[in-house]
Amino acid sequence: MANDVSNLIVYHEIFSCEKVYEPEKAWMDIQTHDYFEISMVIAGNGINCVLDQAIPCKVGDIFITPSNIPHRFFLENEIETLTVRQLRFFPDKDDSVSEKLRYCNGLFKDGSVTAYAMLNKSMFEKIRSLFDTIEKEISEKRQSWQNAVSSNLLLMLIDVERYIDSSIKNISSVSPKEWSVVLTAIEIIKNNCSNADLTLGSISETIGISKAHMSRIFQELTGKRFTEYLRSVRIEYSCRLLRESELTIEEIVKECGLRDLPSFYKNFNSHMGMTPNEYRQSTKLTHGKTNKNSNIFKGEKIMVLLCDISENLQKGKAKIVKELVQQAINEGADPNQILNDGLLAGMSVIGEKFKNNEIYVPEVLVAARAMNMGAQILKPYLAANGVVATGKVCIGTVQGDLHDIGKNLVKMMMEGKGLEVVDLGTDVSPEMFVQTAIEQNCQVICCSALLTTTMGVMEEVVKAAEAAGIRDKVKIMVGGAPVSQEYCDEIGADCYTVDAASAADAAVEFCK
Ligand code: B1M
Repeated sequence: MANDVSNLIVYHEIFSCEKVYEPEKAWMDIQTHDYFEISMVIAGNGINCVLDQAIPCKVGDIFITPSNIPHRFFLENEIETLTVRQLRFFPDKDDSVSEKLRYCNGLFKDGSVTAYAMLNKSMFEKIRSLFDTIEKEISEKRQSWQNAVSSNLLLMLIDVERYIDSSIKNISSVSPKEWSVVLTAIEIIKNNCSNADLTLGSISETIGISKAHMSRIFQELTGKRFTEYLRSVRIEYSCRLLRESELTIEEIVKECGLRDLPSFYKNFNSHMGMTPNEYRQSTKLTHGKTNKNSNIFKGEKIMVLLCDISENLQKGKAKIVKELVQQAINEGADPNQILNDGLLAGMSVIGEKFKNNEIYVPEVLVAARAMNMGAQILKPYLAANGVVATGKVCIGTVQGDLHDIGKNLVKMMMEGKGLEVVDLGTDVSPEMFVQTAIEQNCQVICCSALLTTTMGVMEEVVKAAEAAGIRDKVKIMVGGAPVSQEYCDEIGADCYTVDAASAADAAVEFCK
């Protein structure tokens, strides 16, 4: 039995909730983790906030929450109490099994099951084998609990702590087997650092261990995060190339498996205390390719600034981002470059980390705020010169979708082209788009969507415009990460553009 448990890495905790649920602020507190949890309410009652749903919970309720769902338990009010018993499982390597093999388990509440969790098959089997045995052992003693919830999982939760004994690995101690895993990873990094596709995910897959597990033991053993370590190996390699080769900086960046010039400049600077060109000159082994022209250093300064923008955006430091954007403009950086290589580069790192559960909703939100504030500074500089276009459009993020950064950029670019833009915000219903277009005489309706689950609303906007009899008077533009030209054609919208600048150009054409 104990063997079964030790194959999973399990945390067990009983905690009392302290935070009172505040609908307006809950999103700031909910978090995603890299483990999945089975939680049982063992005393009191309260709220389990899962994504944007506030689910009332009481003694005996069980929630299974997978690793990528932001959630948190709250008190309903100050006088209530809520105590939760929680098991956390780190998905083992079998977590990489295909979606098809995943079993859907769920939230067991009053006998009903609402799916929230995707457990993989092997994990499910292990859990099941556990509670079968436990159920047999304790069914007589725990009659009252059985009455509370008719779920075998409950039985597992009640006494599973007995099986989590000292023989089971402590989460913070790393076994010899894990040592060898990390050493293998280091070997792979050193031998393949010029491969741009080398990531925590690819190495974990090669070794056959989950990404979350690799990330944890790597940091525990090396004292460095995986990405930090990989970066330092690449910088060391770039130093060698700067010293010994005639490659240009761009070529070196590529050769070192790096894609992004600004962050190379920035990282190089913080590792070596000088810019790559300065380093090359200082080694006196340059081969005539290095130009002492101060423009190189000016360019390097801008690169470092762009990287600072990206990094501070990732940390959510909105005020600093604003200042840095202004500084980059003063240094003569191209506003589009500031947008793409500074702000959007930072946002794309945030997106990647968010996807990999390295950061959670609150971090993404503060980064989004910094992005919006930086973009505000850029706004007048992004506006096209000598703008004469006129016309009126309405724009919004479709119903069910709260992402507004892309929509705000599109709005900004359109205003830069001289168009009047009615901003409907986020979570906009098809009716609201159409009603606004009618009441405000808009020539174009612009719909943005970032979720695959909400892009379908765009089709409803097209249908609502048809039903209202304005389809021939108004153009419908669609965009956002999951949207494509194919989808635009399929739903009968008029135009899809991939980014904000081309959206503005297209809207100007429609308004002519
Ligand atoms: Co969320 N989110 N998010 N998120 N979020 C994504 C979109 C996601 C890809 C992250 C991931 O898991 N990898 C994923 C969607 C998966 C999918 O459906 N395919 C996701 C998810 C799942 C969620 C939640 C459901 C759950 C969660 O928390 N895990 C939840 C949903 C809430 C809701 O909307 N109901 C959620 C919540 C949030 C935050 C609130 C935390 C925050 C939004 C804050 C805000 O917008 N104020 C957030 C963010 C910031 C992101 C990521 C990290 C960044 C999105 C962004 O702003 N990109 C995103 C991951 C990613 O994209 N890598 C992610 C920068 C922006 C400039 O790009 O909007 O694409 P974009 O705009 C582009 C183009 O698409 C185009 O122009 C812009 C560039 O010039 N464009 C148009 C946009 N609209 C256009 C309209 C046009 C033309 C072009 O014509 C009309």
